[in-house]
Amino acid sequence: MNTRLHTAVMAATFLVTTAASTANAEPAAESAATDRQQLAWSAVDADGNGEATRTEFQAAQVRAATQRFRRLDKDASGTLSPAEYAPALAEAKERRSRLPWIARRRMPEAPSFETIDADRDGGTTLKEWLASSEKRRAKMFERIDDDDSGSVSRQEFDEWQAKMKRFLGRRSGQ
Ligand SMILES: [Ca+2]
Ligand SMILES: [Ca+2]
Ligand SMILES: [Ca+2]
Repeated sequence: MNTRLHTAVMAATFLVTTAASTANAEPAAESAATDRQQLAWSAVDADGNGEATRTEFQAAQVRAATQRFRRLDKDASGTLSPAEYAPALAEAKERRSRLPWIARRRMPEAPSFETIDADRDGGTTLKEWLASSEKRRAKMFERIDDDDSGSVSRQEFDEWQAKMKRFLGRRSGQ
């Protein structure tokens, strides 16, 4: 992929992620994406050996996605209803519309409730939630693992974060 577009896509993900942590953001107003959480290095390198393996990285992503599911599940029923998902979806659309165009055109739309509720029974279980974002999680790891070694070094992680911040500092259209 073209490096600039590649960066744009990752920046879009990062923006949605970091926007969620602003002071005024309600938990339900975070990205509708199931796993676009900002990951701290301490979370991804769980054993603290200086490298985040694919297993460690994806475990951290799954933990983050699970936490997000629990926050959205307001009535703690174990499933998300369309109403529980709706505010998150609306917010994700709004955030996407504010991205620089180059990021926006490469960023997939937030998935509809019907897409995530794979068996179409009207409730999204945690299993459906995690399954719907599995490919995105894998893709994210592959992008951060710049040298394709199968694990992410602290340097790769920091460079990726710095790249996102640089990209987001630019104005749309420049
Ligand atoms: Ca490790
Ligand atoms: Ca619920
Ligand atoms: Ca379902």
